Amino acid sequence: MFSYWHDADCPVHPASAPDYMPLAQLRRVQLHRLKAVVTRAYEKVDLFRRRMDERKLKPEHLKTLDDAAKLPFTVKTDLRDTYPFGLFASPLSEVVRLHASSGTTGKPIVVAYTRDDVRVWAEVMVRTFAACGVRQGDVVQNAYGYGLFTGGLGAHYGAEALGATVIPVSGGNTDRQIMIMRDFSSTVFCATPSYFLHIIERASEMGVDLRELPLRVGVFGAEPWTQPMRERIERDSGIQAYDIYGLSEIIGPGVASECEVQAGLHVFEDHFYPEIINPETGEVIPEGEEGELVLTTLSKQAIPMIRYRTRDITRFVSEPCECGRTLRRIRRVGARSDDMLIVRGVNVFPSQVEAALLSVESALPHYQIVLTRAHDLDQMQVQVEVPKEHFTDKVSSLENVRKKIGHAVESTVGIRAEIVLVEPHTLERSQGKAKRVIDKRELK
Ligand code: DLL
Repeated sequence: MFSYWHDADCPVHPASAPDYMPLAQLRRVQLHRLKAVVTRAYEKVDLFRRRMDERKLKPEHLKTLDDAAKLPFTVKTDLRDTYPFGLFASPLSEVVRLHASSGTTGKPIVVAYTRDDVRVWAEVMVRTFAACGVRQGDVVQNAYGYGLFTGGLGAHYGAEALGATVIPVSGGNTDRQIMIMRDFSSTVFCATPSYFLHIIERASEMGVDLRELPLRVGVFGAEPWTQPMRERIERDSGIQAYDIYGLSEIIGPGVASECEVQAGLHVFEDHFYPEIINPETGEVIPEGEEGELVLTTLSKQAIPMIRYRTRDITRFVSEPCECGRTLRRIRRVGARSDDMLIVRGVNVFPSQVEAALLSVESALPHYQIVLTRAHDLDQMQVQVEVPKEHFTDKVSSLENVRKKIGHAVESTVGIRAEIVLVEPHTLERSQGKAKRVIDKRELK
């Protein structure tokens, strides 16, 4: 499903028609595809067949969508343990692309695409861009990294298939990004939200006011960010900033996207079947409760991924969306279960710290959390940049901001943190995913 020349004047963008499928029809499509993908995985992937056999399950036992809950989970270590090609359901001769997700330690995980997988990927990215209000005629500056990371090529093929003009600039070289944005009249920017913050900051130093450029849409994802961060970005750059979600193991970007309503991300459910489970028990939890997102690919050939535990924490939004899309929404992913910090016995998510400190006007959106341990007691330090003026003004002004941020963090997170205010540019800027936490505690 691509957009063709004769679709240009169609009142409903045909590329987004599956987004509006009547629910009964959508569920039928899902069940049909689920059966097909489970059969494929059972026939072609040893690990999956073994796990099904251990449970005495056969693909034909799947009668309803709820039966998906009986299938075994797949986890990240399964990809590591079968590195590089052990979960492939297609011979390498049918694989047209490989990507890899950079693990911080050891080997990366490898993901593969057949020709049809690449087409599905382009389709869901067309729908992502369409949901973010991108159209033919837009100039898309793609600053997601090109290479083994799925962000660059994923966004590239989607924007191109939509009919937009793509600038494949990749990440980094910030001054050149700003020059291109101005000279090529970019209207859409794709990047991690933290990299776009860096662009905003650098543009202002170069005397370029982003609000006066044609740029109007940001398609941001690949890392957690918060609503206050969105408000800062939109205010300082004059664009609409949309959240898109995805992961390499499932396809890359293009799993879920916000729409114009900007209240939750629609999962492209005709290609990815979502469930939310209790991460402790593995049970599917009632609609609307927060838990871990589990995804099953409904169309992937090269690596059919059955009940993949994403570790991302979210919940379904039960109400239908004002935009009219029938696809279920999930809340923005604020945290991964493995990002959760336990500080003095309290669970802390970096996104809570971000939301708290951005509630203080003088805090700039550049921060880092540093954890240390002294005399067996955890210490949490939050380093935050504040505008230069605060350092030249009276000391009391700096102290005031520090106190305000301290209160905001304590009341949101529930523990006291040491707040260290630093001058702009003290903290490292990211070109991709930001590193928000430095944990220096010795593990015992
Ligand atoms: O980050 C794919 C992607 C590229 C998504 C560009 C969106 C835009 P991975 O490198 O495999 O793939 O990382 C996947 O990143 O499990 C989440 O923890 C996190 N993540 C991705 N999008 C979001 C988001 C790409 N919008 C992991 N909000 C996922 C929060 C996100 N976290």
